[in-house]
Amino acid sequence: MELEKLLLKKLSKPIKDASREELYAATLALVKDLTDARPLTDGKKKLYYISAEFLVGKQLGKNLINLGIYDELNELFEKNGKSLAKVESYEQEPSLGNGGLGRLAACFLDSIATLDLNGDGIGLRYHYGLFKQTFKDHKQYEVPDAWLQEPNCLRKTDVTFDVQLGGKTYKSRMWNLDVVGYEKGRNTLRLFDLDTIDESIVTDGINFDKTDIEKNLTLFLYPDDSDRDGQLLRIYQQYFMVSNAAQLILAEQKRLGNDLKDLAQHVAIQINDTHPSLVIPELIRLLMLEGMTLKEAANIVSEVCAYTNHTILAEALEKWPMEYLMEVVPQLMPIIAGLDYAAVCAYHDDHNLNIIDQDHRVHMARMDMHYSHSINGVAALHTEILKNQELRPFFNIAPWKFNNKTNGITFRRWLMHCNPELAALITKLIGDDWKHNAMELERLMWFYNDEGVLNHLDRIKYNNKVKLAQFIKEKQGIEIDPNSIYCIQVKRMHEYKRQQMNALYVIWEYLRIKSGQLPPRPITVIFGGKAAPAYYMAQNVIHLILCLQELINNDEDVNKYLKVVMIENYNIAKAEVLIPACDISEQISLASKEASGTGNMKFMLNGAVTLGTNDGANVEIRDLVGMHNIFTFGASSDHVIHLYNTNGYHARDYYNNHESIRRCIDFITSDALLAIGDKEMLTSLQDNLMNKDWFMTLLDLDAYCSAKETAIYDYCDRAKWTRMMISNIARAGYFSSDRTIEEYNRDIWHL
Ligand code: 26V
Repeated sequence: MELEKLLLKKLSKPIKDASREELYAATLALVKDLTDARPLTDGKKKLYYISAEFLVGKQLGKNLINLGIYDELNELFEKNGKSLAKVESYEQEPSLGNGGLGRLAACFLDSIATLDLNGDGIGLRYHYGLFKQTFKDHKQYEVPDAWLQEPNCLRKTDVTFDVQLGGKTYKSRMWNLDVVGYEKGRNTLRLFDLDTIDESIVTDGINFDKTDIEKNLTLFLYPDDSDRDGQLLRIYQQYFMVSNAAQLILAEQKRLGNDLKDLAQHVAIQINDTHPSLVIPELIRLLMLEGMTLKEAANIVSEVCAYTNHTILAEALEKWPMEYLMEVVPQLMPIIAGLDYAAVCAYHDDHNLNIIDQDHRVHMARMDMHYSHSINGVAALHTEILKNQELRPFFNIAPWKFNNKTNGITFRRWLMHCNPELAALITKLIGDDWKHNAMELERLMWFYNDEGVLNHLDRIKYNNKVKLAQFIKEKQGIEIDPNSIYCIQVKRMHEYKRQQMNALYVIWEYLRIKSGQLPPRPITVIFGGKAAPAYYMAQNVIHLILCLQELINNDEDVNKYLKVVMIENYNIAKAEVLIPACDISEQISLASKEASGTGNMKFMLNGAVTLGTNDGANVEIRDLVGMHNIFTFGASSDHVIHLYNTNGYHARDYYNNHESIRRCIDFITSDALLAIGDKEMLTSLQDNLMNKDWFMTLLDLDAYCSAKETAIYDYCDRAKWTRMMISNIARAGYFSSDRTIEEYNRDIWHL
């Protein structure tokens, strides 16, 4: 009743007469009021989580859950013939991230607030988030994603700072996004922008003039950096972000009356990958302006800052030419040079430790490692690889800095919001303590032999599969069978994640069906993911998948047993429909390459069984659920690393020596596929797989196809499979981001 009154105050008419847009605006305004009524978190020490990406997804539903009014509002809408889900879908998704790294930052903000910890996020207010993906002629096209429609979840502030870019001064503006925790806690995500950004400079697709900083600085997330202007713009963005961060932090400290010499007692900064690394020299610069020496300032900043590494892929480890930094941030170069000198003096015998290398490039991760007190990887295996391989020289000089923080996900979005039926069943079975302590999910094992519960789980899965089928039919016009086995691989398109291996499996299965060997149950293979615009091999893989979709779904001999769907524009909202509907979670990266993965955790939490390599957090999933509740296959990370070190992998040998592999590869340029697709793209993909295959697809292809066959047979044993489902859900508690954040706080932040 109370809620209804509050809502009606925001609405100038009865709920039943209001449009979706009016209900959205009213609910949004109500959420802002309720948020204001909740006190901000505080404490003696404050965390600043600085990140170029916060892939927060739609805010309305999540905030309603965290404010504790989702169910009540849902009922109120239903009573008036309205659907809250439809109102939620009116919101534009803030796609302010590429993938795992940005989504992790969003889950972390949710957990930091929920644990009532004093911590804000700092990032950029991109006008267009990650591009919107469309398909035409079986290819990906990119269009701008204008998410900043009014009204939206941001709040404009009058906080501004002067930032020097390329010798000119620009005035920033801070925008706030509320971060309300589940039932308690409230923090803020600070997103910085310029008032002068001009959206009209975008020409066709996502192209724009990259030289006009005043108009384009925060126009796009990760603008294409394949050319010099793109790279300079990246540095402009990064410096703009951290200069605002450093000024905000010092202003807050001064306002609190804290002595800057005691900064480390009051401030913790987490550097999310190397994009915010320039915060180190910028903070030092500002502290020197306050009268400190370089040495004093560097010591304090090292105590404040902690660095998280999210990848071992060389191309993702940023190294900026000194000449670029001279152009964009000349004020920082003397400081970086000073920091390098101090580090080099201490460790002069190992060039791998230099911040500035012999080619005059500045290694951002090396600066982070010298001038942070903590260096962490994001899953146990990843951290071991950092210590023993990638970052070994740093581990040798400062082993105490290294620690692991296995990633996590927020169960508010990835269970309560996306799978309310399952959340309700869990609560019915074990009460709702699991909402505050995810390890309580273990209690579900009491029902391991309870046929009624297992059948109920199965029914929920089936309902979610029906919903996904309707969704795909409505959005893409493709019909899929909810009684088929849904195998889902959704994530960014990248060769190391090996969507191409899954596509080769599809070919393998297709050829088997064509030859009369039918699977025991129909299979639906679902893909989804965006490819970077300049990443040709990833574009080629999308092309192959879309060609297979066309061929297979229209082949009457095959489509009763096998279907392929490539989801267009995979994003958070679509993930929330896909993940609860999944039977087999595809986590098939080349061992050692996926730092952690977080999709793997979301799928297991929703009762999917993992088919995966021993990579990233899959290893920890395996250890938790046990070998009987996961399907693992493929070369070990040690073996893969050995093959790289010895140049021991030759794709050609696999092609020549294995007939089944050869048939799949040859099929990429078969008449059937060439009749649908682009010869150049398919040939180039085929050529790459046969002659280069940097991520060793063919090494694991046979093992993958057999493991998947086993999984599909096991699926047909319903009693066995539903037990695997409940085991996975019950063991997912460890992957709550609440646990991850408690560990960051215990070991690094000490808030
Ligand atoms: C960035 C880039 C940028 C340049 C082109 C190639 C490339 C390839 C990979 C990346 C990865 C950037 C960092 C990242 O997103 N890492 C992901 O972080 C997740 C959260 O820790 C983790 O679960 C994923 O395994 C990891 O890939």
